[in-house]
Amino acid sequence: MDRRGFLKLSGGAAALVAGNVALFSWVPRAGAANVTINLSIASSNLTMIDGRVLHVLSYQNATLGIQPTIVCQEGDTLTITLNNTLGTNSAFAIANTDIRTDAAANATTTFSFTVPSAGTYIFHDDLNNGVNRVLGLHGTLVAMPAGVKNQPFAGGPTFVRQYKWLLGNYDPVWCDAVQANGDNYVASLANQADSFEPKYFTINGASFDQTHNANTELMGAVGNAALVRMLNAGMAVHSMHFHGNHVEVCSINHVNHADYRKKKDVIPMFPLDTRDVLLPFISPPDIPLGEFARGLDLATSPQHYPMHCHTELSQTAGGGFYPHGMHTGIVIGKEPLTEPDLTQDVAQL
Ligand SMILES: [Cu+2]
Repeated sequence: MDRRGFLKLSGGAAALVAGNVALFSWVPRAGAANVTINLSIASSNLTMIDGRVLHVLSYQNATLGIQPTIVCQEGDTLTITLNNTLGTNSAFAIANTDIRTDAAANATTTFSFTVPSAGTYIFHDDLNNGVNRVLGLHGTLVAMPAGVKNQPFAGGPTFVRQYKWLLGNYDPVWCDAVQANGDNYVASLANQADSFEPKYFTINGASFDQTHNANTELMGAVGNAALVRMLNAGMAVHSMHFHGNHVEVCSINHVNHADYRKKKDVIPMFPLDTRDVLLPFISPPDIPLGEFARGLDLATSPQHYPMHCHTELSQTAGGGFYPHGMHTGIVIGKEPLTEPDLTQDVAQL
């Protein structure tokens, strides 16, 4: 198995964190654990799909990169040391919860909290009317249910693979302004939030066609249901349109739907929304049955479909370059190139 780009998560008492990977597995534990992680709050450069280099602010970890994904189990105690290297105050807040701390400029802050109930959470810097967040200060916290590796919450639907799609958007004018005027310029931007004009739209930090990388693209054999954890850390509203299969809505902002899951092809994503959906990977209903009668085999002829944002602006980069925006692929009939160890199950632990 090729493990490049994939970091397997350990079930021990060590830090239970994943790098900036989109496809991950989890080894469940019977009980809660103490988990620690160091995050620096710093500026860095992010190269967009057209080569434009943007000055962004982000949470960073030496191993996990920027905008990391932290995977824990509900009830764990998570202790985070925040080293704010910026010349402006920052914060760490989990959206739609009361979990937050301030992180003063040029200071180190250590903060502990109990990981909330199973689900998908955005962590972000909530200062300056969202300006700090949209400049890049955000990431993903996944809380897995206790003792379960293949359900989003206890009693929820079963998946074979789970992905996270962290949605972002960047305004190069804002990035340039912070670079030119210093970190404290974020406070000035807070008074002109209406000037935000995003020009780059990303899934897991990448735009099409780089979204084939890092397993952001959904792949699987027929029947290999995939959970897609979607988080909108940007300021734009998105409309995620899945071709090939409808998805089942499992959770909307931590309200879970165990039994009655609506089947949808477009999922709206408002700023700070988290929505988990299940892509069932059924044989695509739009393929005429005659094709199968004539010998079509999805295992040898996988079918490719797009997922794209129907908010048309989001499909571009740099002010109009189509299709280098919020697009990725869905491949039905083919396994991912790199993936977690799918042989584990709870009974083997
Ligand atoms: Cu579409």
